[in-house]
Amino acid sequence: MLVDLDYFFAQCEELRNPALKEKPVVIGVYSGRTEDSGAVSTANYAARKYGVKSGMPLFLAKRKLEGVDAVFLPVDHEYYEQISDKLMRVFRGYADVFEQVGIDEAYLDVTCRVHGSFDEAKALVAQMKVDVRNQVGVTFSVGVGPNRLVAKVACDVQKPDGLTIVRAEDVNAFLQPLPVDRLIGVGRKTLQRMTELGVKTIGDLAKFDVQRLVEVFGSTLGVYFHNAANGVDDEPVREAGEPESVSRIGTLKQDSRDLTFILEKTDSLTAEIHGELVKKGLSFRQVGIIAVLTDLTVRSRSQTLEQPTRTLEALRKTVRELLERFLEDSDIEVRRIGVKVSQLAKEESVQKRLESFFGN
Ligand code: DCP
Ligand code: CA
Ligand code: CA
Repeated sequence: MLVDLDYFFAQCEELRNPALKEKPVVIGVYSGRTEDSGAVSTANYAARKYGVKSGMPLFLAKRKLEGVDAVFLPVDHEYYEQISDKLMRVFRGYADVFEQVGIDEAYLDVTCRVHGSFDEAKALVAQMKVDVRNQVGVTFSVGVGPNRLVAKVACDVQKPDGLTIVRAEDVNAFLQPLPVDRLIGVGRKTLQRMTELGVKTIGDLAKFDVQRLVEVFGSTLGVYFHNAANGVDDEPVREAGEPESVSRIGTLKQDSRDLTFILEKTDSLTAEIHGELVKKGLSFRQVGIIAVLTDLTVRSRSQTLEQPTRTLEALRKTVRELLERFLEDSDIEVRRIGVKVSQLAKEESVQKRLESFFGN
């Protein structure tokens, strides 16, 4: 899920001065040249009714609120950071894996603790909303989906104090009618280019020839847009400051395609990888092998586990299976062999996952 605080800076101001709640409130970044030069940082929903928006010049916001009993305040970043830290601590407690993005937003992977159930996710959000109201006193909106991308788009659909749940089977029906700039990465310039191509909705983009997209936007963006429009996103939620993967590679004493012989090598690689994971307190969910063959071609295989794990046995078992399958498919000898683990998460969250898994 993605959680995003409602009209965040303005809501923080309301928190320390509840009398503001009755009035349109505009937070401004004052450039200081003249009294009204600068831009709107954000505004509460009462002010938005008058057409005030983030990024708008302050003088324009003043004009829109002429004759209205509105309040204009300068940004107080330090204070908002304090509130943000407090909120993020609460949100973190509801996640298997937690990733803050920006001052008022975070992704929560809750898959394990809700046992993959969207109904349980809904109940979890209800609990979280009460908890945050009691502990901090603010509202936020939530998008729940089968992946980050869908959660993000869902979150924007209903605000403030919203909750939008999009189940896997409803992803396409949900995304298709929305304007294409609801997708992350479709800014003003890209939107213009897409409009020229006749792409207005996410559905238009999903149907658009991927080859053409690659020609227009390059391969990385072109493929991303195609996948995003189809609701496809494999990015894991990741704790900040953690590596994406840990890997080791080594050269065999002699070229070989003998399973037992190659396993001797991978056993020492997996031991090293496991040691590093233990040191850093990380679990893994994806295991991959990479083989450099005698003709110098490089092949790889990977597998995602049902649960995150941190045992050496699980790592070795998966490597063995991948290797067995690989050797069946290839009759060229292996020169170098590597092992990689990814989708890493802090051990404590695995603990939490296990607790929730056993109904704690
Ligand atoms: N912000 C800013 N200038 C912008 C956009 C945002 O200074 N152009 C700041 C103020 C916002 C905060 O970042 O409060 C979070 O941005 P959001 O886009 O999440 O907007 P809000 O939280 O203000 O409103 P919403 O309820 O739509 O999420
Ligand atoms: Ca927000
Ligand atoms: Ca935000």
